[in-house]
Amino acid sequence: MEIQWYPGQMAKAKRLMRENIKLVDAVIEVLDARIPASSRNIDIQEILEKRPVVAALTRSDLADPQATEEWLHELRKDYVLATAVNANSGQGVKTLIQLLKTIPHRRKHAQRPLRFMIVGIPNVGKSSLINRLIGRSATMTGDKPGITKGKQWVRLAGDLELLDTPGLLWPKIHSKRQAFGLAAVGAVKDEILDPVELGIELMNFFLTYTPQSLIKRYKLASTAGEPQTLLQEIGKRRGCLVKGGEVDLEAAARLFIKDFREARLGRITLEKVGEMGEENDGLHQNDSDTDKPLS
Ligand SMILES: Nc1nc2c(ncn2[C@@H]2O[C@H](COP(=O)(O)OP(=O)(O)OP(=O)(O)O)[C@@H](O)[C@H]2O)c(=O)[nH]1
Ligand SMILES: [Mg+2]
Repeated sequence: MEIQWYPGQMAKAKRLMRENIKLVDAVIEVLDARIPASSRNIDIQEILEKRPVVAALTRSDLADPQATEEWLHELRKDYVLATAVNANSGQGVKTLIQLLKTIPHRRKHAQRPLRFMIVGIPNVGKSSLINRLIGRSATMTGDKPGITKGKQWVRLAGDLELLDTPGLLWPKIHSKRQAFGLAAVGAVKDEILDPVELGIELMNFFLTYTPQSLIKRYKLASTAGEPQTLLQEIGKRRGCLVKGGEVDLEAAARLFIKDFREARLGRITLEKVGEMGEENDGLHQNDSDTDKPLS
C-alpha cells in the first residue's frame, strides 16, 4: 500500500508543535486503540520529550478490550500515563481528567492552572476528545496577555487548561504494515487509497487472525479461497452488483472496510504488543519543506 504525504505540511505542523509545547505542562497524545503502535509518530518524540506525555487511546469501544489492556500496560513504559477512552460517549474521560491532575506543574508553586495540549494523527478523535474534556462546565478563557498572542485556552474541570487547537501529527510511515493500519482505521484520506487493495489486505488480516468473524458476519460457508474471491462472495451476498449481475468488487471492498471501521465484525485490534518491531521495509519519506507530494 503506497501512501502519499505532503512533507511541507508535516514541517509546518512540527514548527507549530515546537512553538506550542513551550506553553504547556504536559501533552496528551491521542492514539487509535486499534493501531496503538502505528498511530504514534516517533519522529516528533524529540519535540514531545520536552514535556511529560500522556497516551489517550480513543476508539477503545471498537478495539479488543483485552488487547487494549495489554497496550496500556506496554505504553506505560514510555508514557507518564496511559488510559483508554471513548471520545464519542465520553466513557473514560473522567478517569483521564483525574490522571491529568496528578501531573506536576512545571514551576513549583505556580498559581495558574495546569496546561495541556492535544496532539495526534488525522481523524484519530482529537476534536471529539477536546469536546468531551470540555463538557458543559467549560468556559473559554481567551487570550492570556503576556503569555502568547492568539492562543486560546479552554478551562476544564479541576483547574486544568487545554490549548483549543490540537496539534496535527502527520504519521511518518515506516513500513507497509503501518501504512495498512493507518489506512484501515481511516487516518488516510480514502480518496488516495485503492479500496480493493485495502480490502484485500484487510481480508488477509481477518483470514489470518479471526476468520470466524467473517463467517459470522457474512454467513459464509467457509473462508477457503483467495481474499479476492471472498470479497467477491461478500459482494454477491450484499448486492454489490453492476449491470449484468457481476460483482462490483470496489463496492464490496468499501462495504467490508466500513464494516470493519464500525466494528460490525467485532471489536478488533490490528496490532499486538510485541509484534511491532522496528520494521522498515522500504517506504521512505523526507522531511524537507517542499510542498510536493512524494512519489
Ligand atoms: N467509536 C468511536 N468513534 C470515535 C471516537 N473518537 C472519535 N470518533 C469518531 O472519529 C471521527 C473523527 O473524530 P474527530 O474528533 O473529528 O477526529 P480529529 O482527530 O479531530 O480529526 P481531524 O481534525 O480531521 O484530524 C468522528 O466521526 C468521531 O465521531 C471513539 O472513541 N469511538
Ligand atoms: Mg479535529
